[in-house]
Formats: sequence, structure tokens, C-alpha cells
Amino acid sequence: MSQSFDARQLRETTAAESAPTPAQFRQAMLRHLQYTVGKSPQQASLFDWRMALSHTVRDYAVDPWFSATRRTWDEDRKRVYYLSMEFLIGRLLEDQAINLGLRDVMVQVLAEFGLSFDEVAEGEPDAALGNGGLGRLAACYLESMATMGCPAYGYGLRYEHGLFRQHFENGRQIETPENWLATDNPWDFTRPEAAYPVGFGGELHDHDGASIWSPRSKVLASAHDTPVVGYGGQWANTLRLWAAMPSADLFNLDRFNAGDFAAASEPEALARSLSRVLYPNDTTEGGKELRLSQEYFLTSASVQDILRRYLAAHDDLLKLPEFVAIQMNDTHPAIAGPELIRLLVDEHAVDFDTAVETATSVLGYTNHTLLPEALERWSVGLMRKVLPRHLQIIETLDTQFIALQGQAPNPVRLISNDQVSMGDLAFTTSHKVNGVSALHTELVSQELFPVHNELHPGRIVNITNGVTPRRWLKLANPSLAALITDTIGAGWESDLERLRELEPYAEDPAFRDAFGRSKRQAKEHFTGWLAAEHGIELPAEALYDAQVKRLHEYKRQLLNILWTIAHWQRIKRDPQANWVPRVKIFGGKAAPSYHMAKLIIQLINDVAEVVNNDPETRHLLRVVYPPNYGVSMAEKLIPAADLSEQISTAGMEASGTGNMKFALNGALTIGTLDGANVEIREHVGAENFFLFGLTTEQVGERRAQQGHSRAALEASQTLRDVLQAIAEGTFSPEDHHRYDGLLETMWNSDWFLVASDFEDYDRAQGEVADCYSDPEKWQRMAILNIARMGYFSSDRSIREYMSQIWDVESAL
Ligand code: CRA
Repeated sequence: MSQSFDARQLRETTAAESAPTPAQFRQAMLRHLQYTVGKSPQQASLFDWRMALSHTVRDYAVDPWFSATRRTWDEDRKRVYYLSMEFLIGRLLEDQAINLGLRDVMVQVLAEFGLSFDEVAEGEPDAALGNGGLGRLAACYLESMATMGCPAYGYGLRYEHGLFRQHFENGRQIETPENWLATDNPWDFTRPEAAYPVGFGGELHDHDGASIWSPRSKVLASAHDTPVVGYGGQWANTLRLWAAMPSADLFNLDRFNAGDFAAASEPEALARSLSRVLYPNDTTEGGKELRLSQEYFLTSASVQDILRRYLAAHDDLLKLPEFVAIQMNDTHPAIAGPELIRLLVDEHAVDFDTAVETATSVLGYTNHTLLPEALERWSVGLMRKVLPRHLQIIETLDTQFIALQGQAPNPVRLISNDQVSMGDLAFTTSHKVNGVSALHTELVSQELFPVHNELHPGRIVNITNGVTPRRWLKLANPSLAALITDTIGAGWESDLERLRELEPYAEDPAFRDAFGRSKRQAKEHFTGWLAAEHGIELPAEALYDAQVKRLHEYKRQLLNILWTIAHWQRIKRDPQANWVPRVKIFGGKAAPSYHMAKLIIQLINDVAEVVNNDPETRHLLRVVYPPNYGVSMAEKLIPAADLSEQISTAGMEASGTGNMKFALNGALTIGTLDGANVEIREHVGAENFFLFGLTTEQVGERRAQQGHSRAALEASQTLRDVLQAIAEGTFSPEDHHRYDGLLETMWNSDWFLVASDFEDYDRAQGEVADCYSDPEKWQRMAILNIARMGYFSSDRSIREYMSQIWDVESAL
């Protein structure tokens, strides 16, 4: 970069405006092949081509990245910092190429060398630095922030091993480590100069009334940056992932020389484990001390980096809220409040109350779940051991919070039963707290934080989740995307409400046929992959009925598979009836220690084994469960689906985002009034949605009824027949008792109300089949779903965060 750097000049040459010709792109790629990868076209493997290609695409991301960074500095803009323990990014090559307007030229140039883009791209490992919805949401939001020109950083951890790989042995889930960094990560810019020490443990000393914290060990957080380009290539932000590094400076030579070798190496051991693995628990708390240390590691490094950047251009720390917004993605980074207060008080001599006020004005907290087991609580003992200074700050905040509640006989406390409640802490240290769907936000206000809500009216806001239409429509479903562009013109990709222009075409037979063809193409793409990758052959002419998401009892994969058994039994009783052929598709991982979820996986696989080998029903019913569901599989599977199963027990799914991806791709939803289903149904129209099940309120009432599970089973002969078949070992001939525990739960407790909702689900599935037998009707409904899903773009969500929480303007 020259000294006379002019930001305005760069602005004029953002990537999209200077799209390369095929010749230029070819030259750039061959240069990388030769000088970065060190291969000639004759010798290059698919891996080599992918590296050359990725480096070429990355080069085009750098210009908008520089210009965005430079403009943010020059214009002294407010920045958003999104702190998240998870970023479930998936592959980047095609996504970045689409946003930079390079996909067509890239595909064309590869073809000149006899290479198919799909083949080259398939080698890219998924960056699986997340478990499920929360992590994928963070990735969609990063992409939308860049698209909207919101100056932002994503801060996360650079786990060596992302979410475990799943395979099945005799139908049982087996986990093996994931290794996304085993080969070069071409997107990564290593920033050894951006490194911060993060302290753990140690003691507090009192010095003239001030607390001095001397940590026992320190670990270096070292930054790795990935540019995230927005659609159109006008703006790019940074995803900064911290890796823990044992540092020579941190090695304790004194202790080593004194013969205490283990203590001397402690920082190294801690460092090695801090960024090693992602906790594989979706919504439940992970292993204690290491998890808390990971959370603090992410948070402290990020907050230090944020203050360093702020102080490079400002000196008044009290003005921080004018220039900095920090969003906490669930409570995982909730130690950000105490950490920011600590840095302001201990390192910058701000008085305590002003520090609290400043931190609170900067911070926002998104709640993603009401499940009690997922609401993080750390024992006071552990806190004292790992973060003694933070515990002291939390104790003061607790005292202040109690005082705020006046004479309340049982005040809510940040610390109770010897545990720090991270949700209550996050609430008190944030100026805005949001839920992720209208229903969820209502429950957050009424059930999770009623006292906070009364003390701070207006602090809770709703921001319904969204998904990025670039990855989840344009990239994942090229045939539907092309049909949309041919019909309403380009531009819907960044203005998703424009899909409404498709509404009149629901009545146009030619358009409906074209939609049918695009769905068929998506099915062929998916089944082609399934055959090649897993050796599973599927009929193309069938209703593709999919439930893909983490395995959890509240998501009720069990309800789905029990119904599948009922359906199979019915077909067998009357094989000549006019059945709609169905393919039941399941996908998703269970937390390794979640016994019941793993048992449900096994049941699905056991049922598949029997049903798929039944010559009488094979042509009418299949059950498939491709292992290792993740972002890349979702990209192939979702466009192929006709029916989307969103069947959680009402009140339990905070939002869901898979529900949005399916509907956007023209699948109809069978679902309960839960999470964002409620709003999806309102938008697409009740007549275009298969609703069933108890409402949140009825769920509460039903659970209070003694013996509700037995009563529901007694009322359903169909479900009893299903349970009986399982009990007789129909699906586990070698072990009749395999599912005893599961059956026992069904009869005697059924917290998730599978039995209570079974009959209504069965009725709704009947409607689905009737409707599917009338292709014209089905297609009309599917098209109306697509046309009315514009609201669920993550661009809309981000616009709302920008105005309602972050108070930040678009730079575009
Ligand atoms: N598991 C919720 O359960 C929601 C996502 C994103 C979840 C989903 O319903 O769509 O967050 N909650 O908001 C969560 O992770 C810690 O809580 C999820 O992904």
C-alpha cells in the first residue's frame, strides 16, 4: 500500500464494479496455482485447484475489505461487535464468489481446464464451529451485516476441532473428531501482531481500597481474520477468531528452575486445550471449568481488542457507547459485562458506577432459549477459582440489583444457591435484551425475566431471526433462483420482500410447471449426491418429507418416526389403496452424552432397516438418515424437500431457522404454534400451512394433568399399535428390550407430549397427503410460501438490530 493511499479511490473500485474478464480471472488463478500452490496445471490435483481458486477469490475480497476498514476509520463510525462462541459458517468458496459477482466467471474458467466447479468445491471442509441454529444464525448475521454495510466484527474461537463427525454403526451414532484445519485454510489471515494476554485464576490483593488481580496463569489470544464480503461486494467485515497460544513469555522459568515442572507448564497445557474443541452440546451446558475458561478467553481477548481499537482514535472512555456496540450471542460471552467493567475500573481508573453505566450502554444480550438446562449457571467456587476479580464485581452488581428491588421480600439475585446466574447477569449489564421470535420474546418477558422486565420496561425487544437468501436460495437452489430472476428480474437477493412479485404467478400454469421442474432438479441434485456419497438410491417421484436439525426430545423426531411406523402399518393393511409415495428424510446429531436422543437416532435407523427392505411397501415408503448432517448437506437437502417438519412441543423452540430455509425454498410446513412457525404461518397464510398440536398454554395445562400420557395413549389405537410393534421387537429383532426405556417414558411421563399431539399430527399428515395428490394445488401453495417469505431475510433482522439495539448507521 502506498503512502498516498486514498480511500475514495478504493471506494470506486469495489470488487463488483471491477468484475474480471474470464481471461483476467484465468491469469490470476494460474498465477496462484504456480506461485502460491507451486503446481502446474498438468500436475495439479483437485485440492491444488481449490487452493488456487480460493486464493484468487480471496484476492477480490481484499479490496472491499480494505476500503470498508479504511472508511470506518476515516469517518469515525460506530462499530458493532458480535461475540459468539459459535459461527457455523460452512464452506466459503462459492458463497464469497457469489457475493463478489465471480461465480459465473469462475465456473467458466474451471470448465476450460476440464474441471467441474462442484467437484472442486466439494473438497472444501465445512467450517463447523457451531452446533446448530445459534451458530448458523451468527454466520447469517455476519453475512447480512456486510451486505447492509454495517461496520462490524464477528469475534469467536478458532477451534481446532469443530463439531464432531457422525457416522452410524448398527444404527447407533458414533462420534469422531472433526479436523477442518488438517489441510490449509485459504481464507485465514494470521495476525500475530494482534495478541492479548488473558489471565486465569490467582489472587486478589487490596491496595488502597482498590483490588489488584494477579492471575496465576496467562494465555495469549492470537487473531486469525477472515474477510466476510456482503452481497454485491460493496462492503466487507471481519470475522476474527482467537487461537490460544502458549507463549515463551508466559512459560514460568522461575517455577521451572525451582523444580515445579508441572506448574511451569500449566499455561501451556491450558493454552493447548482452550481453543481445541467446540463443546458438542446444543442448548445444554458443557464441561465446567474448561468451558468457562473458553468463554472468558473469547470475551477478554475481544473486549481488549475493542478497547485498543477505540483508544487508537479516542481518549474519552465515557463516550464508548457512541462508537461501540457489543452483542452477546446468548449468555456464553456474558462475562463481557464484568470484564468491561474490570478493564475500565482497574486499568483506566473509571469509577465503578460510571463503568457499570458505560458497559450497560454498550452491551446487548440475545436470549436463544428457555430450556432450564441451557441457562448457564456457574458455581461461586469455580468462579472464585478461575475469575476471582470478576466474581467480586458480580457480587457488587448483585448488591446493587437487590437494592433496586426495594423491599421485595424475595428479590431476584445474580448469585443464588451458590451459583452465578449468567442470564440475570447478562440482563442487568445490557441496555437491550432480545428474544428471537415474537412468541419467544413474550415468554422471555413473562416467564424468564418478569422482575427485570418490570424494573426495566422497554429493555426487552423482539427481533425475529432470519436467514441469508444468498446462501439459502441463490447458492443452494440455483434452479429456483434462476426461475425467480427470469420472472421478476434480479435484485431480490438483497431485497427479499420483492419475492412478493411472484404471488400472481401462483395462478399461472406455465410458472407452476417451471416451479415443478426446478423442484425436480433440486431433488435430482440431492439424490445424485446421496447415491454417490452414501450409496442410497431414492425414487424421484415421491413426497420428500424432511426433518433435519439437532436431535432433541423437544424437537420430537420421535413423534415423526412413530407416525412413520403407523403409516407403514396402514400401508401393509391395505397395500392397494391410493397412497402418496413418501420419502422420510432425517438428519442431525445428538450430543454425545444425551442418551435418549441417541436412542431415538437408533430407532429411526432400525425402522429404516425394516421399512426399506419390505418389498410390499418399498415403492411407497422410504426412511433415510444420511449421517453427519451439516451446512453443506443442508444446502443440497433443503431445496429438494416438499414438506418441512417443524413439530416441536409448543413453547420450547425459541425460533427455529430451518423452518425459514425450507419455506423459502418452496417446502410446505407441517408444524406447531411454536417459535417462528407462528410468524411464518401468519406471513404465508394459514391456508398454506399444515397446523396441528397443542398451543403453549394448552401444553402447560396438559402437563399439569395427572396421567395425561396414559390417557392420550388410551385414546389412540393407532399409536398403541405402533408402541406394541416396537415392544415386540419388530425393529430390533436381536434385542426386544432395546426400547423399553423409551416406551416406559411414553406411557408414564411424556414431558414432550408426543402422545397428546399424535392424533392431531396424524390428521395433519392426512391433509398433507390429500393436498400433494393435487399437484396444482400443492404448487400454488408452495409458490405462495416462497413469495411471502421475504420478511425472514436476515437483512431484515439486521436492520432491526441496527436501529433498535445498536443505534448504528449503514455506511452504504
Ligand atoms: N438451539 C434455539 O433453540 C433458535 C436458535 C437461534 C437455539 C433455536 O430455536 O432458532 O437458537 N438456542 O436463535 C440456543 O442455542 C443456547 O440456545 C438453538 O440453536
